Amino acid sequence: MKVKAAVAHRAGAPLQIETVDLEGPRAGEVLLEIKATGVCHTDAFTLSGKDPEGLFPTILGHEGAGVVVDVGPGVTSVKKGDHAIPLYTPECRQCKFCLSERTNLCQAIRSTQGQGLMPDGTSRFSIGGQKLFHYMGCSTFSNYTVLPEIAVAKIREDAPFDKVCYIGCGVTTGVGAVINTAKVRPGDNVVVFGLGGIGLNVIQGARMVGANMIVGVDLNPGRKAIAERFGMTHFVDASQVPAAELVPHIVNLTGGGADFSFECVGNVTVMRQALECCHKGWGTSVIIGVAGAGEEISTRPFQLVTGRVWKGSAFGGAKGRRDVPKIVDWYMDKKINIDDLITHVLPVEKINDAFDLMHHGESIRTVVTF
Ligand code: NAD
Ligand code: DAO
Ligand code: ZN
Repeated sequence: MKVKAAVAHRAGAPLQIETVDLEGPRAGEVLLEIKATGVCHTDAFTLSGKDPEGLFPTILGHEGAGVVVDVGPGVTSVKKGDHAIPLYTPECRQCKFCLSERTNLCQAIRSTQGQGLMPDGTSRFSIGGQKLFHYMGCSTFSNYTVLPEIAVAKIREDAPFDKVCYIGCGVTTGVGAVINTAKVRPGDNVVVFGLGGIGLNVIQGARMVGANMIVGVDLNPGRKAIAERFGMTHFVDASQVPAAELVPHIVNLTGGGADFSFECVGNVTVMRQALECCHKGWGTSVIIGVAGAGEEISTRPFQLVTGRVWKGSAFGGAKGRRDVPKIVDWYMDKKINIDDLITHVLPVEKINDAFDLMHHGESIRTVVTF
């Protein structure tokens, strides 16, 4: 079939709206009509050329929602007409990783997904016979996409696509890092570095679980007001504190350091600050931000010897087919706020404006509709 997609032909070039050929679903695959998709920092990161897994030409996008329009042989968990969210972290429910409660990193299709291909090693997208790569197993910057069944979370039908698409990445990543990865408890002091589309969801997750102090750190003071609306209790404007004083300032502010800190920037210097502002003896720092290819983190080992813990979180530690429908329920029951984080809605023809808004710090999330 012919579909409308925003194609990334090469790193650094604007996306081009084009008519693309899409093959139908093969065995174990699902054809999804994408109704709305968020534009995440990670799409911009791959488009910039800094992503070690970035492949071109491709159709980016991994934060979508839509309707199942066809299924291949053997598909049993979804049917035509179901509403669904694509999962860049699939859930096969059979691999060693899925059978463990300690991780959400299903490995069933990891190698082909990393090569921009479907599990059988081929692509469903092409233009004039030239293959296009899939992206993060999702490619939601297209009005139709094909997904492995294990990468599809069925959701309730009354949930608005242009809001719940954000659960496909940002919301689940932020809220899930608090609940699943860190397991923040009531009364804990939390510090969040980077108050963008991910960090603000960490803040609302921390408020949900009853954290005490929720300190936000950002270079952009324009983020203070919205972060307060989501539960931030204290703001540190990192542009106004000399770099060498930032960690002591936060340790002092929190009465000895954070019980949990979250790095939501993707900057290795900030990752070190986030670890070192943790409380001696038990403070845990969770890395969410994705750093550039080849970058490394460092600290003095004594930081760990004296009880601080460094860990990371992908997709908020969520097992997508199980947890995404629950988070959609939380939104529908008004336990979490998505509406105020979606600052811009644009037609797909203006998708490049979504990247400009992000780079200028003007948007939290832009949702693109088809
Ligand atoms: P964003 O651009 O919306 O927000 C980043 C924020 O960090 C901005 O408010 C910016 O002003 C702030 N910032 C920049 N430099 C800073 C510094 N030195 N100190 C403090 N604040 C600073 O980005 P986002 O969409 O929220 O994504 C954040 C990171 O999370 C990215 O690296 C993204 O790739 C990553 N990410 C990870 C996962 C995962 O599963 N681990 C999922 C999605 C996104
Ligand atoms: O299982 O080895 C693996 C890789 C899983 C990839 C998880 C990606 C999480 C971070 C990327 C940013 C997502 C938008
Ligand atoms: Zn699995």
